[in-house]
Amino acid sequence: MNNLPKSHPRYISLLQREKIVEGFRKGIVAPQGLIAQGRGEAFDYILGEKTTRPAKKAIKASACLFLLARHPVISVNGNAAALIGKQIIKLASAIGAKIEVNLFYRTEKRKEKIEKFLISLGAKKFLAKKTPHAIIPGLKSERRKVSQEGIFKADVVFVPLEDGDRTENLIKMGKKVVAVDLNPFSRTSQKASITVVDNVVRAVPLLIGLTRKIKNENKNKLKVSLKNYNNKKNLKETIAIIQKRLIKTSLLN
Ligand code: PTJ
Repeated sequence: MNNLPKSHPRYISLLQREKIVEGFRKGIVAPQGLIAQGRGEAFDYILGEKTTRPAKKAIKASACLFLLARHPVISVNGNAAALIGKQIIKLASAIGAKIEVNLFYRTEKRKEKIEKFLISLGAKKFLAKKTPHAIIPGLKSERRKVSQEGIFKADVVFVPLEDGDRTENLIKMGKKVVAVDLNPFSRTSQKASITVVDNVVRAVPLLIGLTRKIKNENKNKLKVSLKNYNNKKNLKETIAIIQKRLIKTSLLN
């Protein structure tokens, strides 16, 4: 949509929709990714399309965890590449992470397209090398195929926006998982070590900014911040915000 007026009250949301549609046309986003976007939009609407206080707390804890990690890896799917391709590279640079394309609706062709797209944005030196496949134990979906030197070896995995079949298995492998998911009820949200309930287009730039800001802080200080963070409590706070907003809005009528 070339003539998207900036004054449109839903401009930012419509812009994201256009990025997903464009990604679909380029063969980066799976058809099912269009549905995922709609689901995200619905939750974002309920949350007021703002980064909530609990989301900010989760972003701070994530920044600490990434800076303490030895082998952080950012897992990228079609939607994440289309929405925040450039930011993923900036984040990889800020935290010294590898980037690995990992798809639920996996085809080699789409995986290659996403990698080429990320390289065109400058990702080359961060992309996980094409090492032999390792398998995430217990996982049946195509997401089980990961790079030996990437997700398999990672101590912290970042999953911006995905379906819920993998987080639990990564945790069982002893890894920490940071998820960004607008749906606080999803399996990913419930199982992740840190859940940022926010739109990836808002959360990831905030995460990059904060990581750069605290990068040189004392490691013990980062550990203390991380220890004080409670994901279950934070999710409950988010759900309470949703409840409040729904009650307030229904009272208007
Ligand atoms: O590219 P692939 O093959 O790996 O497939 C990617 C999708 C997203 C299609 C796949 O992982 C999938 O089907 O995911 P789901 O089950 O639709 O879950 C996606 C989750 O992300 C849902 O909980 C949505 O609410 C949430 N979501 C969607 N858009 C955003 C989002 N969360 C944060 N920011 C968004 N922009």
